[in-house]
Amino acid sequence: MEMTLRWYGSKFDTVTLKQIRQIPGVTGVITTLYDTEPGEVWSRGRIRAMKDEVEAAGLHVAGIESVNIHDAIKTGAPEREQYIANYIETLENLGKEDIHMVCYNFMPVFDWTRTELARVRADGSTVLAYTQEAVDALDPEKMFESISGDMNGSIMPGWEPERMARVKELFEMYKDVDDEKLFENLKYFLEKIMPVCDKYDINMAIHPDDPAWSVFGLPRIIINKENILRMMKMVDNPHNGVTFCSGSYGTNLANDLPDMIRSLKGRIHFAHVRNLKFITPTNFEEAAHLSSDGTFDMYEIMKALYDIGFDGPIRPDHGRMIWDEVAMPGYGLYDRALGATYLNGLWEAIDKATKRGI
Ligand code: DNO
Repeated sequence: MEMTLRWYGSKFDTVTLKQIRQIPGVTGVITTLYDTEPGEVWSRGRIRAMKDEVEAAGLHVAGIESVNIHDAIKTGAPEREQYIANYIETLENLGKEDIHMVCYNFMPVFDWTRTELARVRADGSTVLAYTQEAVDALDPEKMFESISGDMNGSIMPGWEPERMARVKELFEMYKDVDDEKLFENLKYFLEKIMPVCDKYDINMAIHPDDPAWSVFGLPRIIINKENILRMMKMVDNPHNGVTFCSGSYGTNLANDLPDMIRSLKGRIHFAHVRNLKFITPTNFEEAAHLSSDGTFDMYEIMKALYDIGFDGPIRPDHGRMIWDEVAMPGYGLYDRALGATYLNGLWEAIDKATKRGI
């Protein structure tokens, strides 16, 4: 595996490449072209410029998170043909620039959903949190307003104000799309893009839906072992793979994370590893990465990744806001750096124990 950190580009991120370079063991960043709209073609020139900037800081671009999918593709609207053609062109340009991992999601309307961006924990740190009760009490069109006050002036991916202003229209687009239709549209998209992925050896890594169940009555399909294996089989090509995000699949306590990882051998192209602390099954907060601070056994998660021979990029995910840092919720420097170091420590211990036959 390669330890990486997500970086939001010099225009948006409070964290610098120099800081990332100083986290021991972090050699790559996961980034994207932040000022593009879903559906736009990414030119080789712009991809090159992004790579140059990262490489000048002594790091490399280990993958893209995300090349977002236009809603016409997710809903199966007639304009999808054009948007799929554009997506293929973007993949081709990424491949020519030697980028081989692309994370994306197939979530309708909202990307990941949290109901609090700054819940205060006993130690005074603040974390992202979710309660189903809060979602149930909320008008989806007001979702953005309810959390935007805690964004620290940042624009969080999936929560762009332009997009949130169109929520009503987006709901309308998805009104005839159920789980089966969404699966069908995903299959259609994947079948069209697999040839370019084969040609340039690009690993597509679908991000799970977060939380891993339907919110606001919208269909959500990338939620559990059964569905993800269905997706792997429906387009049975190793380039059709997943982002294993422990914090997203882990929202549903019925998901056995190490078992899911083991069932996806050869198909996990990217890993987001973080911990959650459950207060009740539908009320959770994003804990420190350390096992004892949350609900998951992080050793077992890393061990499962190790055992299946995972060799893609991995990153710590949503960190707590600590040490008075002011940053995009979940994406400050300090707690993610602690997370990277902890995950590296687990990996080293697992590697050495395995090699010594312990
Ligand atoms: C949240 C992220 C997601 C993820 C996208 C992938 O912090 O994990 O926004 O990047 O769903 O397309």
